[in-house]
Formats: sequence, structure tokens, C-alpha cells
Amino acid sequence: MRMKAAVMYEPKKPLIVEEVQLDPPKANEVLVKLAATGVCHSDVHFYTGDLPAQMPMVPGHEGAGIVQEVGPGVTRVKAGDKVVLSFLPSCGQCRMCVEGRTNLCDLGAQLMAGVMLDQTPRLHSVRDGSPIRNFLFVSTWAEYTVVPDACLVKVRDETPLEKACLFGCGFTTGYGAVTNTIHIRPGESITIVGCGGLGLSAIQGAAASDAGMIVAVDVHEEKLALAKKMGATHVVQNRHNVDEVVKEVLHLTQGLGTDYSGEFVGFDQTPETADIAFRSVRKGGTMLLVGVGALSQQTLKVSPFVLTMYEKRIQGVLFGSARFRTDIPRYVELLLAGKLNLDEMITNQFRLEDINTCIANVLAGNKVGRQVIRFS
Ligand code: CXF
Ligand code: ZN
Repeated sequence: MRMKAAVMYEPKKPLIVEEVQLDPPKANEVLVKLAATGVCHSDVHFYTGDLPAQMPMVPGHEGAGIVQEVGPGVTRVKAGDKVVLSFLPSCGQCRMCVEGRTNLCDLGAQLMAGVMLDQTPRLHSVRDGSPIRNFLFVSTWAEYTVVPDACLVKVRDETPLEKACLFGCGFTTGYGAVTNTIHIRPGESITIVGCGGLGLSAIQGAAASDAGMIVAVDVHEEKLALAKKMGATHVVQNRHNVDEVVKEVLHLTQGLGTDYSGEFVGFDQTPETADIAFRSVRKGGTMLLVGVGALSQQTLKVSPFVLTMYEKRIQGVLFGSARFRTDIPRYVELLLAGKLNLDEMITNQFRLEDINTCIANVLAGNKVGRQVIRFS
């Protein structure tokens, strides 16, 4: 079929929204009509070349839509089902999947290959049939996508897909970091550095877990205001002075630091933001690294002496340690019960044609919340 997609031909060049050819689903694949897709900061890493991408490519990895057609062997979903996509596949059979750590499924090794699990493309140029790479198996900046059935989960018919698309990356990553990776307990404290999509979701996870002190740190006042609405108990503005921010967190915690901290910044991650998280966590505490920085950036400069003397832990977090097939339907329940605040996280809605504006907004770094593209 022919459909409209945003194609990235070169790093740092505007994407072209144009007709492309999409092949039908093969075995264990599903054709999905996208209802909405978010613009995640990681997409922009590939646009800038901070993370390597093969082009031409259709980016986007935070999507939700409706199943149109299934290939042979697909049993999990049928045409008409609402689904949320997961950019990380889960085969259900490898050791990590069987152990319940499905975000670390072995199929993830092929994540950035730009082709489907059988090594072939589904996207082609309408001009000469040449292949267009997919992005993280899901390529959601398009009207339709063909994805492995290892990369989606069915959700209830009542699910508002224009919100639930955030469960495909940002929300699940932030909320899961706090509720899955560390299982924050009632009364425990956390410093959340970065109050974009990830950080605001993490704050909601901490508040839902009855955390004690939830300290939100960001450069932008607007984001701190939003952080308060999501449940932050304290906010500290980062005026690009690490010592000042850390001093404030220590002051709030009688000189100890919080039980946990996390770097949720993502695209704008710097040695300073990582340092704030590392220095704000108490002795014996755990610092999470959640936002994805540029491959070339060595943002974490840690003194082994300090690490040892204070027995701090540093923990990476991929997709909020999600078991997406059970976590995402749970998040849908919370959403339908009015227990999540996605409305205020989604500050802007766009059309696919606006994709270059969305990217410019991420690059400008001062926009509040998540940008969502709606297809209908
Ligand atoms: C990223 C992780 C690194 C590869 C691209 C996707 N996760 C979420 O945005
Ligand atoms: Zn993402």
C-alpha cells in the first residue's frame, strides 16, 4: 500500500513528509494504522547524529493505533484491536523474557538494524522501490506501520490512543523507573533531575507509591510548575550551578541526600545534570540513569573513591524495566480511572506535516511536556 510518512534522508536536514510504499505484513507481523505518536527526545538523537542511524529512515517509536491486518502465525491480536506499540520486542522465550525482564529480550540486539526481524525491509521508495529503513521496528511517524507481533500489546477498546501512545516509551520509562526498577516505598525520598516527559512520569510514579519527599530539579520554571502538579513536594531550579542545586537538596534532607535520585533529562543531558543526580543521593542510595544521552557524551564523571566510601549505587534503566505486555494494560486502567495526568504532560498536538517543528521544539529545549502527533 501507499501511505504518508516522514522520511529522514540525512542527519540535521528537515524530514520530508511524502508517500512511501509499505509492504503487507509477513509471518508474525501486524499492520497497524497509527492513531497517534509521540515525539521522544531519542528520535532527535538520531536526527542530530548523536546516535547512529542508517538512512533513509522513517523515525518515531512511541505509537498507538488500530490493527488492520495480521500476517500468518499472529494470534495475539486481530483486525480492529487497539494496540500500543513497544519499540523493544519481547519474544517470550529467551532467558530474559522467561525471567520476566522482557525489556532485555534477546531480540533487542537487532533494534537498530533498520530492518524487520527477518532482515528485510517493509518500507520502500515509491520512486524506485529502494528500501527505506525502519526505526526500532516500529517507525511510527507514518500513517501506517508493519511491526513484529513481539512489539505490540492489545489494549481495551475504551483506551484513548492519543494519550496511550505515551505508554510506548516516555511514560513507561519514567513511571517504571520508579515503580519497577527501584520499587520506591512509602515515605522514601527521590530527587528527579529533568522534568520533561520522563521526569514528569517518574514524579507520578513516586506520588502513586506514596513516596515522601519528591524533589524535582529543572532549568525551566514552567517545567517545575508542572512537576508540582504531578506530585513533586519540592522544586529546585537549576541555574546551571551544580553546587547550588546539590546544596539545596542536602538542606532539604538534613545534609543526607535523598534515598534515590535519577537523571531523567535525555536529550539535554550534560555532565552537570548527571553530577546533580549523583551528588544528591544519600550514602548507600541508588542513582538511576534513565534519559538517553548522546553516544559521544561521557556525562557521568564519578570518583571511584566517593562511590566506594559512600557505597552509592548507579543503575541504568531501559524502558522503565517494563514488562510491557502487563505494564501497559495496567497503565491503561490507571488512565481510565483518572489516576494519571497525561493531559497536562501532552502540551502540544500536531499533524505529521508539523514534524520538523516538533524536532525544532526539542532542539530548543524549552518546551513543556510531550508533543503528540495525531493522525485523525
Ligand atoms: C531509546 C534507547 C536507545 C535507542 C533508542 C531508543 N529509548 C527510548 O527513547
Ligand atoms: Zn523514546
